[in-house]
Amino acid sequence: MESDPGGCGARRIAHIGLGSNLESPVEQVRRAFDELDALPQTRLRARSRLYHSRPMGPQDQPDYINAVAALETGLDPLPLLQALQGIEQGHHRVRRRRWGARTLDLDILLYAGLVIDTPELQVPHPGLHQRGFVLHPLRELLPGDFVIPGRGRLDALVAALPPQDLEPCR
Ligand code: A4P
Ligand code: MG
Repeated sequence: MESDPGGCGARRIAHIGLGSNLESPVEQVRRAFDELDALPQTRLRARSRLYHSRPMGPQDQPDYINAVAALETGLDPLPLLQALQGIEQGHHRVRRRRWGARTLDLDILLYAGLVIDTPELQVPHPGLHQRGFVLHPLRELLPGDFVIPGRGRLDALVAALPPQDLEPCR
């Protein structure tokens, strides 16, 4: 039997989208990377650059900082979602309206090639394939020929994006 010194069981790669547009967004996102790395049975394996993006949805809100993290995790999808919501709460996230301003939003973009369609969790994330602020940072972490389940190749999705107000911060 293979040894499992950490007692962590099977580890899988999950990609997480980070977004913030309130209360020092760059700091919110940087802190969130550290908090993702500190989750149980989880390691931060890669992080994209931070991107500055115009808001999708209501325009009467500040611009966003967006990024993507690659995690190696022993948490199953729902426990991972709950852990992400715990981090959001630690950033004093208040849910006011759909697509409204937030201190921190953590979305599961991809989870180990799985397709999940339940009321609590949809993976791949439903908006992923149309969002420049997700696809550009994701492309930093995955090869162009990576196939998003049900959506096609990552490089084709990036090429199909309309020109957008999106800039790497550093
Ligand atoms: N949920 C289902 N699937 C997932 C998933 N894959 N990852 C459920 C995370 N959550 C998932 O989410 C509502 C519910 O979605 C959760 O309870 C969970 O069970 P929420 O975070 O409370 O609400 P939300 O984020 O306001 O809604 P939504 O539709 O998820 O919004 P998005 O898609 O996250 O978009 N503009 C820019 N430039 N950058 C942004 O990051 N973000 C948004 C929010 C709007 N405009 C933006 C950005
Ligand atoms: Mg969300």
